[in-house]
This record gives sequence, structure tokens and C-alpha cells, in this order.
Amino acid sequence: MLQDEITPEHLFWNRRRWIQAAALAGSLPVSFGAYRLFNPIDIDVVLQSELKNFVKSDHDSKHLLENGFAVGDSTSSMYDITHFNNFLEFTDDQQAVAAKSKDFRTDGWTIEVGGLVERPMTFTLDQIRTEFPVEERIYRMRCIEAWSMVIPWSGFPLAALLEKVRPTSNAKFVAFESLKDKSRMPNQVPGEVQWPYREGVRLDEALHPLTLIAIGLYRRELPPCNGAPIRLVVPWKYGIKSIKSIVKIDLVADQPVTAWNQAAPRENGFYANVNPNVDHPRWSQKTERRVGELLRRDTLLFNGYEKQVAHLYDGMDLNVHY
Ligand SMILES: Nc1nc2c(c(=O)[nH]1)N[C@H]1C(S)=C(S)[C@@H](COP(=O)(O)O)O[C@H]1N2
Ligand SMILES: [Mo]
Repeated sequence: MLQDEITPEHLFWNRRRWIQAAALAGSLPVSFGAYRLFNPIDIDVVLQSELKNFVKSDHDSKHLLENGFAVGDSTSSMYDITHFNNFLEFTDDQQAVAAKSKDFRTDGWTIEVGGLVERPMTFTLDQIRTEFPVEERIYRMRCIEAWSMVIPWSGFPLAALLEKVRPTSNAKFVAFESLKDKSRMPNQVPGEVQWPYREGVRLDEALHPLTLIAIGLYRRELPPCNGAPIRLVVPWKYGIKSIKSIVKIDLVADQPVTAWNQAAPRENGFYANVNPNVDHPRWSQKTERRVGELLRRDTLLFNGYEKQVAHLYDGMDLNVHY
């Protein structure tokens, strides 16, 4: 299950092959998403450097599957992962995020971790990269808009970061903020979402071993379109929760304001757990389109991570929007 055993990496990273694959995809519209018909050979993702500090998981693939650290479904291609994105700071056109974000600069990036903690800390990216051993997690990503992918993230548990700063006993939630800088994120215009993009989870959700801070995918640094240089991934929740390009993490006592809950609370609950039994006000959540596949798939409760996370919600009614 480890990526170097199953992925012929040169196929993803040989630029010529990649372009050929994209061209082929464009000539086979029946088996691919319709968006490719209109956007067949558009290679605008700048290839990022390889990550160091990789750890091999000491579990076998059976344990990876049991923990939810890997999935049985096949991994989405680099092309799909980087050419259908939600990143409203750049554009609301999912197919144009790659092109609009490709020159996004992340040098000098820092992440400030504070609030109700014993040891507030500010990390540079280099510190993050050396401090935390990076592992591969192959997760489903299910957007609230009913599309999905399978993404091989490179990252480390958020719990490892929180351990360093030592949350105090008053801390009950974790609040996240993306970069706010209109000169680098040109679509930070007045609209539904108030900038910066903000997200939050309960502290026990934050400490769950599935909750990941990702700094890469396919063992490369994160491409801008996927939230460079550092983002959250909470695989059992709708994609809105997996906030990109984080600059600030705060431990807080009360449920924090989140961008989409604030913008449209009837459509986006604070919890936003993937749930096929609770429809979006404007569409069903029972099925999803896996990007790159023809037939729709059934959406799974907690995005297929029920065994790992259902206990976090004991006593909550799973047929209610929350
Ligand atoms: N800062 C920020 N983070 C964000 C978003 C965004 O618009 N801005 N979109 C979210 C949504 S709706 C989804 S589905 C995922 C998509 O992640 P991906 O493009 O890497 O697949 O990012 C989430 N994180
Ligand atoms: Mo989303």
C-alpha cells in the first residue's frame, strides 16, 4: 500500500507523459468527467519539490486500512487532484484554480499557534518540515457539492503539533485561519465569505489520529491549488472543513466562527460531517461523482470513516443537519 510500491512515480512526474495522458483523456470523453472536454491539455501546475523527512509506516496495509490511513479505492490522478479544486481566494471556477494560483508565493511563511496554550509558538515552514516526521495518508475527500476524490496526502497528525504547544484545560475548540492578502489571493473580494477563510473543529476532533496537517501530496510539496504550503485535512467531514494555506491556529474555549457556516448556515453546519442521510437544501447527499469516474458512487456515512470516528458523536442525532 505504500506509495513507492504501487505508484510508478515517473508516470506522474514525467512532464511529457503527463501531457500525453491528459491529451488521451481529452480524446476519451466518455470515460472521463465532462470538464475535460473543455479543458483537455491544460497543464498549469508547477511541479513542487520532493519532501524530505518521510517515515515509513510500521503498519502493514491491513492496519492502514483498519485505521483509515489508506483506502481500498484507487487513488485519483495527479491531474485530477490538481485540476478540479475549490479555493475561493483565487476563483470560484474549479477548473481554473490551478492556473490562477500557480504563481502563489509562500516564501517567508509562518504559522502562529496560540490562544489557550501553555507554550505559544510560531513555526517557519522549515521548522515544520524538520520537526514533524511526514507520513502518507490516502484519504477520500468529499466536497459538500457532491464530488469526491482519493488523495495521497503527505503530512502529520494535528495532534503532534498541538502536543508541542500544550493546550490548557480551558481549550475546547481549535480555530484556523487562512492567509488574508488580496495582492496574493486576488479573489478575496467582498462576497459570501468574509476573509480570511476560517474553520474550526472541536478539540477532540482535532486530536483524532485521522486529523492531518498536510504539507504535500504524492510526496511533493503541496501545489498552490491544493492549499500550499500547509493545510488541514479532516477526511470524515465535507471538504469545506479542510482549510488551505493556514497562517494561524488558535485554541479557544467557545465554538469558533467558520467561513461557510457564517455565510450560509442552513447549508453548512459547523460540524459538516459527511452524511448521506441529510440532504443539502438544494441537492441530495446520497451519492457523489468521483472525479475521473463515469458512474456515481454512494456516499458513505462519515465518508467511510464511521468505524474510526462515530464515537465522537455519541448522542447526536445523525438524521439532523448540524
Ligand atoms: N482557504 C480555503 N480553504 C479551502 C477552500 C477555500 O475556498 N479556501 N475550499 C474548501 C473546499 S469547499 C474543499 S472541497 C476543499 C478542496 O480541496 P482540494 O482542492 O485540495 O481538493 O478545500 C477546502 N479548503
Ligand atoms: Mo467543498
